[in-house]
Amino acid sequence: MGLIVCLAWTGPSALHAEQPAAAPPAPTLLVAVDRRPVLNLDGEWHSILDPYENGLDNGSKSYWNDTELPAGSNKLTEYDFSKSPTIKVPGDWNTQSPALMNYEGGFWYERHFQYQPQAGRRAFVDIGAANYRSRVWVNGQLLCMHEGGYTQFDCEATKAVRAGDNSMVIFVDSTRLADGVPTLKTDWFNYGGLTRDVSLVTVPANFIDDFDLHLDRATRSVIEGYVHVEGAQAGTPVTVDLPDAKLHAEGVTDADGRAAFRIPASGLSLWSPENPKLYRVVLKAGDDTLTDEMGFRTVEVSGSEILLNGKPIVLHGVSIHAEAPFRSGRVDSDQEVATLLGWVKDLGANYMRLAHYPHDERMTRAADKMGILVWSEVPVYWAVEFGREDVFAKSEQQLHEEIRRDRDKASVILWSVANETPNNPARTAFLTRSAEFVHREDPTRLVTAALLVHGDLKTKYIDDPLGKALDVIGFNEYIGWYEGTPETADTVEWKVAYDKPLITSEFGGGAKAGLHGAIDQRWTEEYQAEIYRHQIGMLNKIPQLRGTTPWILMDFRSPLRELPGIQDGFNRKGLISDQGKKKAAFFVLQKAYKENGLGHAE
Ligand code: GCB
Repeated sequence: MGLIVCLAWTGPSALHAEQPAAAPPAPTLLVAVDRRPVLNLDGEWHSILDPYENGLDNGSKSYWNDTELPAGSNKLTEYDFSKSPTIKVPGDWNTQSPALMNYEGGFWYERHFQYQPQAGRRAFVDIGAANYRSRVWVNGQLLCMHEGGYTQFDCEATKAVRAGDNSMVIFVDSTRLADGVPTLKTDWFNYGGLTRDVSLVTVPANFIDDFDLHLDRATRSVIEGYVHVEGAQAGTPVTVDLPDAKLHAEGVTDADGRAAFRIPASGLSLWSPENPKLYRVVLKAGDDTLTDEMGFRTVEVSGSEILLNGKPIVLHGVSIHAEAPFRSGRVDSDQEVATLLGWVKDLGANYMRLAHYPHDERMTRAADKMGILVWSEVPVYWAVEFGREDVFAKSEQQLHEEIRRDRDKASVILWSVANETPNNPARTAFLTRSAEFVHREDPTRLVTAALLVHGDLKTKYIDDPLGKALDVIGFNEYIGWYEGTPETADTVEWKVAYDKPLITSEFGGGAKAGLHGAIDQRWTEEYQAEIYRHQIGMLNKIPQLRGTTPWILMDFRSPLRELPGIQDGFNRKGLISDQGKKKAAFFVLQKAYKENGLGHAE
């Protein structure tokens, strides 16, 4: 009988099925990592494509196991990171090589880094986002596993790092899952990999891992909130300073490591799109100092008004995917963010919907600086498995990670729990819980969702029962594109069941940049512009309308959009082409925004 070598079989759902002997700790979550000194690990990483997830096997095939091969060993090894091709991090793998364009599956990353551990300090691997599931090893030790493709996480590496040379291996699996968030089908491209920055963060043993400081709604003259110090004993002193406002406050941590603050701050220049004033905020706790830049403002609703700093505001916006201009692929640089947000400004907008998942922190940082209000959302998109508790837990985890990362951003005013979900009891129960969760995690901002509408071309109803749980109601409609003609909009009557602010979170139609023709000819710039003209007239008749984010700023890659010669793999509803060419509809919307001609209905 021959020798049968039995390697543990790990199937497609290996991340769930194959558990290491001792389960690794859940990832931690640090805040304002982009404001800490870090060892940046961006750059070229070795990579191995692993569609069969062979490297997850135990034993000699384990790609993370490279420290256990003594020199001169005769062990059979069938991989070698050092001879494998390299790939850029951050970056989706799909657009880095034609062979990877449509690849979905397992993929290995490896690199070395030099490090000097310092006594009493802790180290974390910080990952801005890895789509969709990932595992992280340092020097052969599995540090953590994470699910969710668009949020930051941190794996503690304190016990794994050593002086001198260290190896880091990350396995990312972009396989779409029925029980994932999002689920199997989306109208955007499933870019896989380490799509955002990777770094090693060193912090003192006790460090500031979370804080929330915001202006109180009641007086707008007190900064209230807390600073949390991980590992701190009760009574640890914490200070908050805003040097430019000459504010200094002292607090102490309670038994949970949390120091509460109420800081009189009556003279602050409040943040708004017209005045995106950011203050330097210096937090100190023991040996840890964290310096952030923050704006202070309030946002609330009153009847059908949205109040920013107590005054009604109309949101002139646009929806955006995290799609890189000119090259397509995931946005991963300051330059790409600057290009996209430059176009938002050019449009005359004061607001944007970051669809359909949390975007790179570069985006919300830039929004803070440029004075662009933000709707941020999690990818609970179309029909995720609403009946499942584990799917709810995944969506809740993503909301938690999103809120924790961006609650220091004045620009973010709306958390959206879902997009275009079917109206049924399981969905309503799921998303009502999501809305409650968000209100608990962040009582200072507004909760919304992009809802579907129903009715015929004479009467449309906005009465989804989920609206009860929301502060602001978003609704998507495509009159003139998926139903009716552009002129149909002129006679539609809207019936709204709620006295709450409304945002048209999507409307629009497709056009191929440079394709011109008659006003009733689909895919021409003229037809798209005509949709916008009639939409503006229609929307202005809805009394509660307080905002608009038409679909969408720029054409984006989507496997649902194959029409040859027109779509060629891109959703063409952009106001700007993927090559940066503004279409006629851009100027129609720009005029409406610049002349304050949209959303001011009374
Ligand atoms: C929608 C979706 C969005 C799509 C868009 C479209 O309603 O929310 O993700 O891309 O329609 O183009 O059909």
